[in-house]
Amino acid sequence: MQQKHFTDEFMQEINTDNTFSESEKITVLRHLARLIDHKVNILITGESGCGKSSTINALFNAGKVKVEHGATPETMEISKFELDNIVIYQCPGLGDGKEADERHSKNIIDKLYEKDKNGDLLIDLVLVILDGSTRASFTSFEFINNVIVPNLGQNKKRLLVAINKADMAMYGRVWNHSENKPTHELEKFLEEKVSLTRNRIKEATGVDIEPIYYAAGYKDGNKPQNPYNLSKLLLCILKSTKTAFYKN
Ligand SMILES: Nc1nc2c(ncn2[C@@H]2O[C@H](COP(=O)(O)OP(=O)(O)OP(=O)(O)O)[C@@H](O)[C@H]2O)c(=O)[nH]1
Ligand SMILES: [Mg+2]
Repeated sequence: MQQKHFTDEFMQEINTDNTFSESEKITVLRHLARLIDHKVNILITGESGCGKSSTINALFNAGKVKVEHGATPETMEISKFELDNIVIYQCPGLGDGKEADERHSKNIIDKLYEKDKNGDLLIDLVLVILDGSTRASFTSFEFINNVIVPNLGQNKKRLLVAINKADMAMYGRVWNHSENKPTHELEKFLEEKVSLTRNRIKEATGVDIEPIYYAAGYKDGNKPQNPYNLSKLLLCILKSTKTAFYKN
């Protein structure tokens, strides 16, 4: 227990240390991920275009990752990525029409109840990504409140809602490009988005969650956008592991 406590504090310290750049933090956290004594299983979902693929690429340096698809036509849409001890299942969210929505809901619910070989729930964390460049849609809340939350089981901490594309909020006009972070004005706007998201979930389900915001960024084009707060997301992922760090 002592050991885990130490590691938690260490990770937190890295995350809040401003002398580390974002990419240095991510590197440290990635190395830490190798030291976990069990795999961390994450389910990533969200509406088309919210940035699921970009987030996975940014977290994992795409290319190094082993990708598998489900075996049946129904589960084909769930892809599995593995890097070191982090296993990610990616599944589309709602908003693709009634038939697809029903299929995706069922796939996600099945995954939420899946057990590992010890009989524990397989998925340690469900990451729902929202597109921060637009107003959160009715569908995305319906998805969180009616599909995800009721099927989390006892541990509501299994849900993380993360608002992506922080750089594009407020039409991308007030991002501080030179320091790659939100201006004070944008920070206030993003905090409001966080609190609105928290309230809509609390009102509908009674569950308290603490959403975060970040930018997965992108590499293509002549003006790449570097990730922002991605290390915070990675930290939340690592913290969701049910087992202690460092086997001893
Ligand atoms: N500005 C900005 N653009 C982003 C960010 N993350 C993703 N994007 C862009 O948003 C678009 C959609 O991103 P994807 O990663 O393909 O989204 P997805 O959720 O995988 O979409 P589907 O596979 O269609 O469900 C792409 O053009 C990305 O480059 C970000 O943090 N900032
Ligand atoms: Mg994608």
